[in-house]
Amino acid sequence: TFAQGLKLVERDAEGVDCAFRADVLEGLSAPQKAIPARWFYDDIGSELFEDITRLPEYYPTRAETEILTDRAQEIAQLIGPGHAVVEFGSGSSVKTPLLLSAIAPSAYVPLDIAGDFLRSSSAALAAKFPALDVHPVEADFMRRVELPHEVTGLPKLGFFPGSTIGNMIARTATDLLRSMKETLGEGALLLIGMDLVKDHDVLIAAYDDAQGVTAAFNCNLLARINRELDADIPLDAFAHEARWNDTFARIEMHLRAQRDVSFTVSGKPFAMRAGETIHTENSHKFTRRSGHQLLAAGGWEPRARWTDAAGQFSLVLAES
Ligand code: AVJ
Repeated sequence: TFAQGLKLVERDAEGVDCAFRADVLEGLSAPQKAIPARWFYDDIGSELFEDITRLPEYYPTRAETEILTDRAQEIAQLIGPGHAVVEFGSGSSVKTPLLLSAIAPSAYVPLDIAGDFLRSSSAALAAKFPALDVHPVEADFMRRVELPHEVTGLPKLGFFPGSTIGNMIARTATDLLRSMKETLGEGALLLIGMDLVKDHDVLIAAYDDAQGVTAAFNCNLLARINRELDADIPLDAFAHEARWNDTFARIEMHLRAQRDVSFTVSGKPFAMRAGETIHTENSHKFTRRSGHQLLAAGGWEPRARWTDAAGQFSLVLAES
């Protein structure tokens, strides 16, 4: 069965997402301009990300899919049947069915801020699993979310694949892990993907692919600002950049101004010098130890950990 779902995203009279505008105006006013990576995912950005997951250079999706395929039995045995699976961000079209077929859950609750994408992918999933109760919730999962009353009595399994946790600095990641614990309740399980530190050239290539799909994904953020926030940013003045930050063990994506440029966003003027960047994403990479430390800081105790055969990616099962 498929419920139309709940909508918990705040918009003003013109339908503009208030939080988006606030983040953009604040981010562009800082000395190092920066916009949170979560705003990549409008409908176009979500589609571009799906394209990224199929790129030869982008190993994380294939590696995590390999783990879910090869270790399905083991994972299912540790988790058990009958859970409400709560997925934080519902973009993944391949991994979710793998998990759902492996563990025989009672309900599936995908949470996402991209509403149309959420509803279409949820409907497709409900068609594939006719016995499953699917309850999509349009919400910002960075905050505690009230789950649909239909899943109240069920044991909860949080599913957070893709190493999206790596998008956050430690402080924010810890906050998220704690609010996940609140959303899911005491005794819940969490199955979370964490990408691993590896050769820097492999990492850079994964975020600066030969076909330029990641560049298009990065630049779509500026196009989205133009579309939704009454802005006139000249897209041709910016170039995609991916770099490794060794201090924080993370890939950073930036948009670098190729010349002096000025523009307005929602009536506010901004100017950038040639060479100045807008920092658009962090993608932290973990070791076994740093991953476990982060989970522990967020109130989750690691119970099991799997990697793909090449040791590129990890999947961790933790308990609250
Ligand atoms: C969805 C956050 C896991 O960091 O690898 C892919 C997003 N950005 N290519 C990542 C992304 C550029 C992705 N996550």
